[in-house]
Amino acid sequence: MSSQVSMNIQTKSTLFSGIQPSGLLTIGGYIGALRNWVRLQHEYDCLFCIVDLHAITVRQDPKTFAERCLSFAAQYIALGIDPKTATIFLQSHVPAHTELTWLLNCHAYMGELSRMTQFKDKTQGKKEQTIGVGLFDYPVLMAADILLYQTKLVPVGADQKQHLELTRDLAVRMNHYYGQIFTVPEAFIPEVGARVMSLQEPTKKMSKSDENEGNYIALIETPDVIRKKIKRAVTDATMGITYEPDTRPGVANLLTILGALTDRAPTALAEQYADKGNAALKGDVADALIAFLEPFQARYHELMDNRDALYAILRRGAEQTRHRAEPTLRRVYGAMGFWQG
Ligand code: AQP
Repeated sequence: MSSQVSMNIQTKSTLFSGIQPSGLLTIGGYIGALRNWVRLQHEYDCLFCIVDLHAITVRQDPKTFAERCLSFAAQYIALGIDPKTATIFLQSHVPAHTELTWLLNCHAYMGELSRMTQFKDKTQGKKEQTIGVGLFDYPVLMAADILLYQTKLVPVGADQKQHLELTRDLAVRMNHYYGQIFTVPEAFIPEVGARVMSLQEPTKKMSKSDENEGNYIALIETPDVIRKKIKRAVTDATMGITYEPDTRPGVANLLTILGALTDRAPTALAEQYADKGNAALKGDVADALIAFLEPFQARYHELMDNRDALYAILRRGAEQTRHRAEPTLRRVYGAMGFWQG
């Protein structure tokens, strides 16, 4: 373990967050979560995970899966995560995540998992015989990810708030039964951009696994594609620009994206664009996206061309987190009365 990392462990609270490699990383994931990882990385002892075990709750193509995981690591770094400061690792490289999941499973209730909005959304209209148990259990694995490291802070988008609450409930429940074994974590949800919406259906969240590619902007997309997608984004026929998420969700979403990229409040931007039309706003959103993504993409391609360095970062991350996860896992086994030899 490097001296920098061991110093962080001693002096800073732990921050954990992860993204599942279930599609291409989107601007929604960046604005809702990753942007805050970059901002908080020096203040906290940070663990940034590629939650590959979560991704298989829906079918993944084994041929492209490993490549996508590697590409996520490169994107984390290209977006500004410094692997010398923060630990970047793959969830499947640390078996303690699944081990703790089982222990938590035995304390989680069917009722509370059935109430999870993400589970309901992802299974809507599906026959029960086709719904994977993994999808149902997704939030317990997420709780294990977080609790394993005595995490204090979890930066996430608004859609993950409910899962975070379940994590807190499980931590409190286990602490009640077995004594103080877990830190009860807190969510960090940004004020602007906590819920970036789909471009074509702006009343639903932008998601990387959306079947309609027109609904999201992937971070590694070309300027041409970005411009086309923004041009086709659904808005409305009302004259002028206002920020009214309830009645004008498409326009509000474009203002949110532009606001996040230029560090301005969407309401202030709306005033600036009050007399302009959708075309002007869309042009500026596309320009801002391209200006932000071009240097990011150059760094990303450099990193993907130097795979040995990426492998080394992920191996080091795995080694450090395996070591860090062990004391909590042992403490939980001990508190539950398992004979540990
Ligand atoms: N549209 C969004 N707006 C704001 N935040 C978002 N996040 C994702 N989409 C948006 C946040 O980014 C992180 C991604 O976590 P994840 O990939 O593990 O889970 P997710 O929330 O299920 O993301 P997706 O893109 O919707 O993935 P799929 O399509 O595979 O389900 C989280 O912090 C999330 O809040």
